[in-house]
Amino acid sequence: MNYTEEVRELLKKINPGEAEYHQAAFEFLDSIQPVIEAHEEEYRSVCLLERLLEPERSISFRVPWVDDNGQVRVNRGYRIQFNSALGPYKGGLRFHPTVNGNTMRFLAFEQTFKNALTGQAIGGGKGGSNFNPKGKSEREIMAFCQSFMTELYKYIGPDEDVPAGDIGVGSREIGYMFGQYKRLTNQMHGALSGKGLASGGSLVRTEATGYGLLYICEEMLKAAGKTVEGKNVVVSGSGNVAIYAVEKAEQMGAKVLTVSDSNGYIYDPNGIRVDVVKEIKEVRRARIKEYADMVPGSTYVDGKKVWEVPCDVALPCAIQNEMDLEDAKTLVANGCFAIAEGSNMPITREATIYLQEQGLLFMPSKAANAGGVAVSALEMAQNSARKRRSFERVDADLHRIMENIYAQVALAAEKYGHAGDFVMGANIAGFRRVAKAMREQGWV
Ligand code: NDP
Ligand code: 2IT
Repeated sequence: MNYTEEVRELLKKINPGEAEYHQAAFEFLDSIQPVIEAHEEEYRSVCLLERLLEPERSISFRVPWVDDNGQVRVNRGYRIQFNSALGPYKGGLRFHPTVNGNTMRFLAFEQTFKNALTGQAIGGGKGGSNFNPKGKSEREIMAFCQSFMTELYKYIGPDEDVPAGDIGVGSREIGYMFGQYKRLTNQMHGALSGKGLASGGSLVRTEATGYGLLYICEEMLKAAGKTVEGKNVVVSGSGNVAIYAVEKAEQMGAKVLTVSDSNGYIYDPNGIRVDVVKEIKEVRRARIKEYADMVPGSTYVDGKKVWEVPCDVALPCAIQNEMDLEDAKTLVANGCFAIAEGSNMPITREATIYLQEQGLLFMPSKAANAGGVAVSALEMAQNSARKRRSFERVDADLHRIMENIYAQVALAAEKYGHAGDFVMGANIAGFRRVAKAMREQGWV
């Protein structure tokens, strides 16, 4: 058995049944095989991969809170501090009923290499809870966030671990958690990112993931002699990432045909009206089907996924494994030629392989959605320096970071003889940066 095969067997043994973590880790191990081959004995002798695949620390805790009926409820909270070779742990918090140790580990693992690709001094982490924010009152959300932070605050700080948002956690939840953090620690510093502007947040953080996705998508298309302008684009989801992906795609001259939520999707042949989506999701926190009542000519399709709508470019922006092989075949049959992943690991492994074999331009999530965490790191820097940067300046930095990520990913793929394979390029480029720091820091 070669070294990556040995490590794969070990991972299955010590993390049994963790399908998503296996999916993320096995793709990574497949991708970095050429680098490992060149250094096999050296890496094996210091257990580099075994250390890389074992989180530095996994915290799980009880989150008790009281609902509006006076009933005590209990959820489980998590923070996985995966790797601090490059800087303080950094990554979002997800509040969603599907959250468990396996999803947290896969997300924290992916985050480690994504953060490395940004070129900033941030390690990888992720956290969250199986709490379901849907249908909860404002008071219940605040009560939950305060209880969650009452335990989490012991493990975070601006030089230690800096959480941010993810599914079910936006600036409202970050605000409540930040308020409780300050109350418990008496510290007003950047222990969380994605804060509101009045609380020390950064301009462009709200837009960053979606805008960054389009900046790197444009780079990928440009290298193939194409542009986003004039293309038909299909977007899934209607949350933070999806909304600002739609906004930037339209600013770039594309037509976005869809948005969705977990109930169904909207098809708008005239182009999605992002102001209407913002009103439904950011202001009223309602379901996406209401769009069809508000915008003449659009239709709501219940219980289906957006991938059945013919398009040139597909941007998954909802959740992991939201596209399977059948969906991928439909997309290709309908003429789609490019995909950039806004959500983390949105496409199953077999569908990813199929799409790459079909020759699609394919930018994986750890490169494509790194704009959010990149601007989080800019927020950390602004907080430390007690400075604020203008929208234009942060947006220009984001643009430059995404161009750099594209260049690194394309170069790494080419260097190892797989030009155009951005999955391999992203894994190799991220791995090399983390591995270098880990080797410098000894057997820790
Ligand atoms: P939000 O909570 O703002 O939005 C999530 C969206 O996805 C909602 O519209 C939700 O609909 C939809 N969704 C969830 N599950 C499904 C499903 N099974 N099928 C269809 N739609 C679904 O989260 P974000 O926009 O912040 O995050 C989206 C993705 O992007 C996640 O994978 C996240 O990890 C990733 N990401 C986020 C970053 C950020 O800065 N926020 C940065 C990088 C990546 P519903 O309301 O029905 O649940
Ligand atoms: O998946 C992600 O990169 C995020 N949810 C953003 C993390 C962050 O720290 O801004």
